[in-house]
Amino acid sequence: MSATTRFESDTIFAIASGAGRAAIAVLRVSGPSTKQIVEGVSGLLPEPRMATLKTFRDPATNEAIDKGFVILFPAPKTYTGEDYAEFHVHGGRAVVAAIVKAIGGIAGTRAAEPGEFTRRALVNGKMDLAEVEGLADLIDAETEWQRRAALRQAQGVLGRQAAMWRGALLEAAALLEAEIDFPEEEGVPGAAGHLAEKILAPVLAGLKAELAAGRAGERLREGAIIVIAGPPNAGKSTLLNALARRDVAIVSPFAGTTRDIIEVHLDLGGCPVTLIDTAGFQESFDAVEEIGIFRAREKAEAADLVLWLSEACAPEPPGVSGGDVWPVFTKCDLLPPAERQRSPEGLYISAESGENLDLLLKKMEDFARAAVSDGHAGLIARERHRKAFETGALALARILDDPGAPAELLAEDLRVAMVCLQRLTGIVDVEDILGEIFSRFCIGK
Ligand SMILES: Nc1nc2c(ncn2[C@@H]2O[C@H](COP(=O)(O)OP(=O)(O)OP(=O)(O)O)[C@@H](O)[C@H]2O)c(=O)[nH]1
Ligand SMILES: [Mg+2]
Repeated sequence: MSATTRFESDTIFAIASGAGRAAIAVLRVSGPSTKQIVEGVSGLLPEPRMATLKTFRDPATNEAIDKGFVILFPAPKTYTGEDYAEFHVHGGRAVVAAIVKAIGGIAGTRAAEPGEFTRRALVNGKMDLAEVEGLADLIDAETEWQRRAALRQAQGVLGRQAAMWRGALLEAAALLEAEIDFPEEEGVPGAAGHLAEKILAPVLAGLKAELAAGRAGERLREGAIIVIAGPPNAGKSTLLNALARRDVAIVSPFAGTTRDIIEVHLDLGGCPVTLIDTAGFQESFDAVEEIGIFRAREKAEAADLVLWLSEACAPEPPGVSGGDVWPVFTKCDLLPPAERQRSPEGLYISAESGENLDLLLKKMEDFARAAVSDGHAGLIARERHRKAFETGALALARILDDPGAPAELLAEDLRVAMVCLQRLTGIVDVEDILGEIFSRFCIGK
């Protein structure tokens, strides 16, 4: 943690409320000079944890800046674990700029980096890594399901479960150690197999159950991916705009209008979906269009669901394979009513008249619901978690497959499994993960 503790003696500050003009802005301060700052800006120290109305002044000039609330939280029972304070001021740009200038002028203070308050909370043992990730997701949550799942993780559900499993493995490790150190000793339960069955099997079953829940948790973070593909001019961009209820993509009667990937995020009944419009599939001699078509194929192949659009009067079989592909026939308003009933194995829609758009949306919602967990099930929310679960489960499976193996080998696999569980909560090897997580946080968190 050397790179991060470099400035730990600094007192950091940041506007924690959003940027721009607002009724109220909240400025947070954390670090050893917090009390000095509160005293310098608001006069006498307020009673701890009590919102106290004060006039704030720039200590350098003694000029009044604004009147507002200050709350002082003395360490260690604070968000960061350090002395911590909040100033609630009026949210005008000039007020905010003046208070930032006043606090920044006090020796030993500096503006916080993104996520630095939370980073200090992690360093001071206030949160574990899984909770930090959950918090990052909570801030980013766009739908109700995402919020629920992120809150669960921010509250430490994954960390607690990992700690319970780790406790069981520690118990097994102690027994194995005893066997290594005192192989002949009486009273030491020698049978590693016995030990494995009793203690490790339930842990392995737990890890496997989470892995079997599929990618639902990860999908919930990222949303189910639904790609609109098909021949040029099929009405792909028109459908994207209709479902997004805004003009996201350019629509024109010319084939080959869309060349790049266009993504919109939809909230289908609380369930997150990323809907992607792509370039029409066709033979192309235009280099740029060709790249667009290549990207379209890539997206379609990685999608959870492809809506394969073709015009109802010129239906085309899907040009992508694998996964779920639904044929959708567009522009059905151009067909005589009798002909619309022709094909049972596809959905006839019209973005022009709105026909069957509700039905399509409902079907997409049902699909997304099935693909994404409802935020209650599953502990695995990230690729990182999945890898830890997989490696841990493999190591435990090796022990259970050959419980008669030398105790040293069993102990090594046990160690691997424990490291995996520790990694989840960031007890080991966190440095590389930290940079990635905190860079995504907003300033002031
Ligand atoms: N009558 C009718 N016309 C439609 C409908 N949907 C789209 N169109 C028209 O079809 C033409 C092509 O629509 P786009 O949405 O640009 O088609 P696209 O599949 O995105 O085309 P490319 O981006 O070129 O691959 C436009 O002139 C649209 O107005 C529909 O439901 N009914
Ligand atoms: Mg288009």
